[in-house]
Amino acid sequence: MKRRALITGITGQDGSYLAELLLSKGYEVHGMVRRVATENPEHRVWRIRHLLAELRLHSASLESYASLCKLLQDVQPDECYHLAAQSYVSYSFDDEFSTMRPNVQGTHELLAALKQVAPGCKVYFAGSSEMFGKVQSSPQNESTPFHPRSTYAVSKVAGFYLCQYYREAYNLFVSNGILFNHESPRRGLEFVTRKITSHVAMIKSGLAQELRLGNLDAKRDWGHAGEYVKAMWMMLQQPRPDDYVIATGENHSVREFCEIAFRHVGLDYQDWIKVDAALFRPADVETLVGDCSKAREAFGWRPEQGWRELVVEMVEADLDLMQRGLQSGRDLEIVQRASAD
Ligand code: NDP
Ligand code: GDR
Repeated sequence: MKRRALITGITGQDGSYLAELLLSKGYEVHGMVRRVATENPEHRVWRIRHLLAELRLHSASLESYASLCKLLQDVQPDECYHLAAQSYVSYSFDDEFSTMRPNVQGTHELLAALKQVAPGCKVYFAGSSEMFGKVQSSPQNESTPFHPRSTYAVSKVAGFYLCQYYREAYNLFVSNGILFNHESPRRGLEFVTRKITSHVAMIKSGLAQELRLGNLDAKRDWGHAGEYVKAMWMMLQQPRPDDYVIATGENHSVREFCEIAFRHVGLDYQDWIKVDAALFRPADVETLVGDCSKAREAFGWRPEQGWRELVVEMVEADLDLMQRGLQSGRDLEIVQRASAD
């Protein structure tokens, strides 16, 4: 009998890579989508369009305990990967409540529904390095104290502790991943890496004249999303649930990312970047770098692709999209949404 996996947030960057991974391992893969996503699949599910024939998508809402119970009853998953969240940190300053509700209340309702309907299901929670926030020591590992600097980060700390509590109080198999930033050509255009690589492609093609950014000195530990979803799966194959940091152990500034991305197309980033005070966050996280020794020792996970290769892969992918856009007279985002990945 095939193992059954349920992914919330299947339409996002990580959901798409995880769905590919689980299908390749012979799982029956179910995805939870917001109702609107099934109404207009051509637009909303662009990252998983190439998998649609193999996936089973279900409409449900993180705001409805009843819909979550029904979903779990219908699917009876062996593993549940809870990725759905308002994941854009900047937006969490603009609207704190629409970040807290899905990320905290939604996680709580899902855990309660799992306890009620599928208590034997193994659960992965998408925790974040943002939980470390204003760090006092580097690198960060599973023992580093949390110091969240946004409601996004607060919401992830709350989700993390809800998961620990369900593990301890109700014996649910729940593992928390504390994943550092991971990127790919499927990253949303609002996140800084993809914002940079998409602008490099537009500037190179003469369709943009500048790139406006905020804090260029922020440093992040950037890995590849395709590798990070393998760690999610590995966590659920362990004999006991636990919490694991997943990171490369190397960090770079936004400025360095710009330097490499622009240089790849023969440009000097300093000629194109405008620092815009409006793009600074009320409280930013200045530096993050993770130590994934625990995951390496427990199940052999380690990063593979180097940071420069990641930058180049993303620039190349955006140049390719730009080229196709120029041929079809459409902009980069529309081309990406319209083309199978
Ligand atoms: P994305 O922003 O690409 O995807 C988010 C997913 O969540 C989408 O499928 C989106 O659906 C869904 N979603 C958002 N809001 C809601 C809601 N209110 N109800 C139901 N579904 C919702 O994120 P990533 O794939 O990059 O990240 C996956 C998870 O991992 C997130 O929880 C994120 O916070 C966390 N994380 C990500 C890291 C990273 O570097 N990428 C690092 C650490 C943690 P829709 O398509 O309908 O909008
Ligand atoms: P982050 O990612 O906040 O780390 O959260 P993001 O790419 O948005 O920001 C990284 C850093 O870049 C600085 N920055 C800018 N950021 C954006 N988005 N746009 C800009 O113009 C800009 N200029 C400078 C930011 O200030 C910040 O310091 C991501 C998300 O995927 C979360 O869901 C996840 O939990 C964490 O990574 C780990």
